Amino acid sequence: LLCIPAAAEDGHSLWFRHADNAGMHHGTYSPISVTGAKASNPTIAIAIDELQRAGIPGTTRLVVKKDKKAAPGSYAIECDADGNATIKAPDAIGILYGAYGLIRRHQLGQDYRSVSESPAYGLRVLNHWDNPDGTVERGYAGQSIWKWDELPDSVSPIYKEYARACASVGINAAVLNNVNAKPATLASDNLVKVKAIADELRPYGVQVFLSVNFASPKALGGLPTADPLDPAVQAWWKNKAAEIYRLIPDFGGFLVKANSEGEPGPGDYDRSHSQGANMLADAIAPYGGTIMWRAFVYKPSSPDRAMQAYDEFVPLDGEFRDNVIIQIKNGPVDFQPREPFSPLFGAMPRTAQMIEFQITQEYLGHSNHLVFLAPLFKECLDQQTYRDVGTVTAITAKPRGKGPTAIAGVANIGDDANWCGHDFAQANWYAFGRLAWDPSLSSEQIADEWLRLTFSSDPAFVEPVKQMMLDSREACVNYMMPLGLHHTFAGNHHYGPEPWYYVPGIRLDWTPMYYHKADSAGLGFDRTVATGSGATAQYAEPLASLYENECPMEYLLWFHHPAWTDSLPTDRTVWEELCHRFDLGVQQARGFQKTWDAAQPYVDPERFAAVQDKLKIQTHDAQWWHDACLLYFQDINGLPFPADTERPVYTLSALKKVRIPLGLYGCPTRDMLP
Ligand code: GCW
Repeated sequence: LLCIPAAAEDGHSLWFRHADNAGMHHGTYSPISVTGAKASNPTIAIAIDELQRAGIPGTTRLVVKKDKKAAPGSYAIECDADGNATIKAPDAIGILYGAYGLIRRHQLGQDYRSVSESPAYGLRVLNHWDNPDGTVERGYAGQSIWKWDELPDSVSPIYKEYARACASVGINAAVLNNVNAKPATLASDNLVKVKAIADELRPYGVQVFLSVNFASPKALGGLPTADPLDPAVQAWWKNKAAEIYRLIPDFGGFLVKANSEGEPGPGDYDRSHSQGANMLADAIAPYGGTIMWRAFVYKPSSPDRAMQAYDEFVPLDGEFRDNVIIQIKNGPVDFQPREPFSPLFGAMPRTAQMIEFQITQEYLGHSNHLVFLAPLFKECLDQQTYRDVGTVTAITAKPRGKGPTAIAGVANIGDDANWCGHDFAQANWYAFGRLAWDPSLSSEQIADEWLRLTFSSDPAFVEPVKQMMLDSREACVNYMMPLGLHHTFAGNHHYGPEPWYYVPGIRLDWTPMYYHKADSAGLGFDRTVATGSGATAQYAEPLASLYENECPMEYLLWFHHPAWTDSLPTDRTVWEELCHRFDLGVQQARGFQKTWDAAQPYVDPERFAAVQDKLKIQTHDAQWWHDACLLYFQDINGLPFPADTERPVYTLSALKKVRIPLGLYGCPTRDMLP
């Protein structure tokens, strides 16, 4: 008799759906022995519980053996002739990762008789953009999971569930609050709350970090200045660090957004990023803390926003302390559906660098669109920079000085029952963790694992749905911003298309025209050395020449301003290719609806309907993007639609009237859409 849970499938059980139910069929738990650690060690105890719940057959041995050469968290699994497994690790967290690794392989029917794993990055970090009032900046899955009002007296069970999900994919650090950080983050009464969360996450090996406001000594501490060279400011940070580490001895450190989008920073006192970062680094160095200092900087006056991080940070190479890592967004602008990689990667060989990905879909249809992000992450990680040690992964995973290596993703998690707003958005949390552990995994393998753990292993389900996931990022690029177009979004919420968006007095680099530069002659941002901003020269050869002269089509309008009638390698003109790709994107979205409908027999009714509803919105939005962009550009170039282009169903004037009010939690309400 099968024991099927009666509860509705709200998606809350993530990729544990089958593992959590497996053990209960057995009635008795298989024996587990522990050597080299106490079975009561909180982390070991979780490993034992997980293995038993998942119904791992036979006797399992857990062996902790200190090994200075092994990376923290690494593990090995071996089996005897009867299939009894031994998990060996240098530390308790390695045992827990080994347990999750064993359970995953067991669930997937994979061989685990000889496994050895070690994480590529030391810190595998989620950045939460969660605010003290419970909202989440660019969060589309409800309110924050951190319940600041209730803490520290009441500790939500969600913290442990969250930590478990993170640990199961190897994520070992969380920055709890928004990079647009309030000074009150560091107030004593708040730190007690942070400690309560840290205590919940610790057994799962998840270290807590905070985003800090650079002006805190002034705004919170009452000092007249936050100048990093001022001794009183330095003393303030040292005391603050001491206070934090008394409460949280394994506190990770600070993430800092400085002199960016109005946030304070060392530049306010004519000090450099390195002077600011080093001052904080010195305050937390005695405790082993790390400063993650963001390179996301750009000034409204610059003719090319894409060049500024490079220009500002490269001259500072070699000036940063060992415990500072420069955190760089994957692309040079801002988490667009497709950007070339940031030229900063590898351009500071004497400085530790880390990648910041966005898991939350600020520019990819929020939690309404199914967009599997592993291909986007891989595109950046695998990119050959022709600098330093080569690929973006190699550069960021290489230890520099005594500090750790790291990788970060902006979380897509909220207090919605299904965590991420869209059932398939869970796959992006999963994919980030898996790639942070092992960047050599393929998108296909990750999609395959996730689908089978989360839904069903039936190949009739897995194969077509996996293909849908693998196609989804390119489909989104096609219906939103093909050929290297970028930032044609509506202002503020960045949800729908508004290539015409402009309000008098606004910063030009916050308007789409700044990026697409459409005029009667052509389209795109000329970033060539020959006639444009010169951004191509920020890349090493042969990329600089490639982007300058024979630019791949996916980056064409990122680096060039071709004429509408120029012909492309596809034998279409720029205008025809644009029409073709927008069309293709709409067709792909429609195709996803059919693929999902065919998957109905394999999916529970609740999650089937939820995803079906979202796919309908996605197709609708794809049409909206198609019509808005093509009609707007046609208005500028006066060219007819190619014969085979699907005709718009909306009018430009109607689309220009669309106003999406920001809904609760920053997710647009849909009543105003055409
Ligand atoms: O992408 C932009 C977002 C802001 C964000 C900023 C950043 C946290 O629109 O919401 O602020 O980037 O990364 O700092």
